Amino acid sequence: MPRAVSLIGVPTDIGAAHRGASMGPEALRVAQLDQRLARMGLDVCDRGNLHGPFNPWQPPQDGYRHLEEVIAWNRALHDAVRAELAQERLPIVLGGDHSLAIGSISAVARHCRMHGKRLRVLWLDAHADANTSSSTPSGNVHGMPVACLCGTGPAGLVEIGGQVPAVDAAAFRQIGIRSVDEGEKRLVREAGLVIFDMRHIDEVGMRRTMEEALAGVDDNTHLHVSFDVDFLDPAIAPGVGTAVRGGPTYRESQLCMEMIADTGRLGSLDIVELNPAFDKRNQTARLAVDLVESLFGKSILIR
Ligand code: B3U
Ligand code: MN
Ligand code: MN
Repeated sequence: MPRAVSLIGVPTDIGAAHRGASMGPEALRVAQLDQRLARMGLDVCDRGNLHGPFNPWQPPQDGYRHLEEVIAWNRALHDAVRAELAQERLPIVLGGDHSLAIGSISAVARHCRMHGKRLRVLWLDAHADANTSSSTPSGNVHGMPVACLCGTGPAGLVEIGGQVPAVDAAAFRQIGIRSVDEGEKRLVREAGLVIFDMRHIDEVGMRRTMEEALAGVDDNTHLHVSFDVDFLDPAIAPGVGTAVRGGPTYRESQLCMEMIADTGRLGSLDIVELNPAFDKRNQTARLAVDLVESLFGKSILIR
């Protein structure tokens, strides 16, 4: 795992159901993400924020809301993530809504192809985010990034990474899922996505779930963590636009992050869907920062 990390702020809510995720990057900075990682001995560089179109707040057209604007933000992010990886720095994307994972992960996948690395994507989320323009109940692209990355979606999004599909569906492990739309259920089954839903976590526990999700990770694996903050139980993380009750507890979430850290293979990270407009005294941002520290190997005792 590189000891140099770069923060990339992407202040947009262009793909979201509610306004406010555009304030996510600042909330994470206010919660001192950079200082906390630097204190752990990492070389941290905050690249500031990317720029892109404003949110026109329009209804969906042909099954998508704000498609042109979503494409513009994702193109910019793809290039920024690629540039960090080329410098052997670990990109941390400060979202912004989860549509940004299209640009971020397509850049990571391209980097892995160039360097003969095997990609594993850990998708921590309450939602499967595998909708298409025909199954979406909302037209919001933050409900579609997994489908787009697996090759189903508009050309302007599926082609960003230079290869379609950008990622093999078999690279995904989805964890914490508890909200899947009716049409989306068929899509996830057809795509063969591996989903560790909340029922699975309830039955076997977070420890075994993470052992299963990380099985097969080796020295040649690049782990990408796409951390949708609504993965967390809303009782501890109210600062999200689309909260779904019944998520992982504080302790379960910490263990999840610690077990990923133990692999030593973390190569890139998205922190998305943090919405300060729904938060209380920035507590969700502060919790996200605590969890990211664990993800980078902070442990209770010296190990
Ligand atoms: N599945 C719903 C809701 C949703 C997906 N992702 C989030 N919300 N954050 C949809 O609109 O696609
Ligand atoms: Mn999501
Ligand atoms: Mn979600």
